[in-house]
This record gives sequence, C-alpha cells and structure tokens, in this order.
Amino acid sequence: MFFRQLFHPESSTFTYILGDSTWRDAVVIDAVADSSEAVLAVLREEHLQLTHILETHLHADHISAAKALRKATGAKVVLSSRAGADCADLQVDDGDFVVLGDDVIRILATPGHTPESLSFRWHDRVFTGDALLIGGCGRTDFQGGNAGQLYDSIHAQLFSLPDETLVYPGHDYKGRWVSCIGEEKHSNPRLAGKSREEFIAIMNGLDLPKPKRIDEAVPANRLCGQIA
Ligand SMILES: N[C@@H](CCC(=O)N[C@@H](CS)C(=O)NCC(=O)O)C(=O)O
Ligand SMILES: [Fe+2]
Repeated sequence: MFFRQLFHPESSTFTYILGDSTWRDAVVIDAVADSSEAVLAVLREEHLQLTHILETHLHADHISAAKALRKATGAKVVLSSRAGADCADLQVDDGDFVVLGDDVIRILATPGHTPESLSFRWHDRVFTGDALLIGGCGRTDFQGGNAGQLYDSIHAQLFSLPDETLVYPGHDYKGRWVSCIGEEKHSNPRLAGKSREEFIAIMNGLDLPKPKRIDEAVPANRLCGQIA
C-alpha cells in the first residue's frame, strides 16, 4: 500500500495518491493543475503507474490537473455521471468501484455541496471531497448545492461508516490533515447534535464570499481542467 497526501496552499486543496505496492498501480484524487508536476514526480520516484484520475466533484476554487495528467500518463479520468462532463473516460455512480491492484476503491455518491459530489472509500479511509470537511463541510450556496441533501448524504453515506474510518477531506483551511468519522460525529460543530432543520439553517446563514476563481474554474473543470 502506498499513500501520499499533498497540499496546494493557494486553494487549501488536498491531493491524494493511492498506490498498490505489488502491482505498482496508482490513482490520484483531486489533483490541482499547478501541482501536476509534483504528482508526476511522486509517481516516478515510487515507480508507480497512474491508472485513474479521480475527481470528487467539479471544483470551484482551482483548475484540475486531470487533463494534463491524462496526457502525461494515459490514465482514465473518473467523474460522477451527474457532472455532465463528456471529457471523463468513466462516468460513475454510487456503488461502482475502481480497481487498484488487488483492492477496490468504492464510490459513494455524496451530493449536497454539489449534485455530482462523490466520496471514495479505500481500506480504512474515506476521501470525502467537500461533502465532509474536518469540523465543517462544503458550502451549499452555489453550483446546485443543497443543504438538506448534504445532511442526508453525510448521515447515510459517511456517518454510517465505522467510527475509526479516517476522513481525508478535499480542503482544510486551518492546517489540519486528517480526522475520523467518530470525531466528526462527536464534535463537528455543524453536525454534532444538530437536526436536519438546524443544519439547513446554519448552512443558509453562512454568507461566505464567492470563491475567487469560480468563473474560470467550473467551466474549465467540466472540460477536465482545460486551461484556456
Ligand atoms: N476563499 C476561497 C473560498 C473557497 C471555498 O468557498 N471553498 C468551498 C469548497 S469549493 C467551500 O465549501 N468552503 C467551505 C468553507 O469555506 O467553509 C476561495 O476564494 O477560493
Ligand atoms: Fe468544492
């Protein structure tokens, strides 16, 4: 098993490289365009061959490296069928899986931050994109976001996992890297002890500024990260 977590400071985005030590295959989750060389360097150093480029969703705050990594490696781009992104090689749904060596990465549909948001479960960990963040969750005020749907996704798909499941989010804005399901259930201020109605009220009251790069990032990411 190979595992690496990278951080892109400009967008506070995490990129994950998952590998199989026997087969030497790897997948990458949420690679950022600016960091495609860093991902390729890890793959070279570790003698890993990239087979799949997974996206948790169509990002609003940075441009994806999917297209550049596909060009460099021939790996397949994987996006939710709900993304409406014809550029994807595989359009997946809840219950599908991606093979990685002797194991699989299970696909969980976790809509709410956006309709096409996915989480990926592998071994003892889950990659939650912006559905569940450490002590928070993705906002629901753009890109078809829906707070009630996010509450349902988190409870049905994520909080139903064993408490010890490690939570690797899509972003962290406060220097944290990993959490676990038990901790989020117990102490996430938006979710712990909150009813669905209370959660919706919290989300509808956030009043956050729009991501700086949203107008260029979403159309580019619907084309797998095509840089104009
Ligand atoms: N200041 C950031 C904001 C990024 C942002 O809004 N991120 C989204 C994820 S795409 C989010 O849900 N953030 C949660 C939060 O800020 O609590 C930017 O301009 O890019
Ligand atoms: Fe997002």
